[in-house]
Amino acid sequence: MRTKILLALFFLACGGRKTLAADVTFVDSLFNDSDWSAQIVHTINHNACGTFHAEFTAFQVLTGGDPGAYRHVTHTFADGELFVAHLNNHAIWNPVTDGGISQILYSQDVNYLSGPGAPPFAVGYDLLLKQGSEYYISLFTYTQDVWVNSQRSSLTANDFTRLFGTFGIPGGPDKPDFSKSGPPIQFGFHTRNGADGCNTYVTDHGIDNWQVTIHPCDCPRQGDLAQNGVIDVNDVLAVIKVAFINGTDVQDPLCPKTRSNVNNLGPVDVNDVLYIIKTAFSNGPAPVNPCP
Ligand SMILES: [Ca+2]
Ligand SMILES: [Ca+2]
Repeated sequence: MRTKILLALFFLACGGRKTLAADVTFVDSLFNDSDWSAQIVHTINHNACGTFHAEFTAFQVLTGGDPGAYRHVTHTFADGELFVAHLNNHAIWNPVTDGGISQILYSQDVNYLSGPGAPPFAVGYDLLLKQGSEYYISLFTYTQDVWVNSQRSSLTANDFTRLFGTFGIPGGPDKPDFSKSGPPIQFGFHTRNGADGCNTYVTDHGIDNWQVTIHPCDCPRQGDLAQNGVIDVNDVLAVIKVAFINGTDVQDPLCPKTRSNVNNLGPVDVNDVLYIIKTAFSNGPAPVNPCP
């Protein structure tokens, strides 16, 4: 059931992207085990006691979520830290075919069901994406034994932190590539715990209503207000009107800037006029693409 819903969303999304009409949302509130893959992607051995331990479980529980089914996770750890990647098997975005990403919105409900009193009376649940062999996260921490919703909007590539090189090998890019030429991106969430003590700790928690919304970026014709496929005198005149006499600009629906803002800086002003004059008449560069 969950798989069908996700696939339906995905294919609807594909259809939508052809016309570049809308955001695309990956969502799961049921968490069938077959829809998710999970593994420990990194551990840190504090090596203080010789008792290092790191393992996890993750599976669907049909009741007790927010509401109904949710994904239940446990961490067992001692004298160190563990980092677990949970990837949704269907939440894959291929920028080459699906478009560059302008922004991401994220929402999740997390419940820290039980764990040691202190320390560490907390668990980390982060938005996760995997691109190439690298994992990137945006951080959240939970301490409450009730369902708590967290959201983040307007996330760009700069809002993500590289978790670790694959299995501890450093060297990948520090930020994900949201441009149209970037490698495919798979979304999920990341869970983490750590302890300084020599005892073994178990934390017990869950996630529900996991939701990633992708706002694609597409600026098909910057500078081409006359919509004839080239930058010419008509476009120069149009940008002059926008800059100086309140002329009509063109806003493409998935583009963060209007077509007249050919330098992709500030408002439409004399600098855009000078820029497009060079484009049209003296072999200047094409209008700046506002997409990443
Ligand atoms: Ca649910
Ligand atoms: Ca400008």
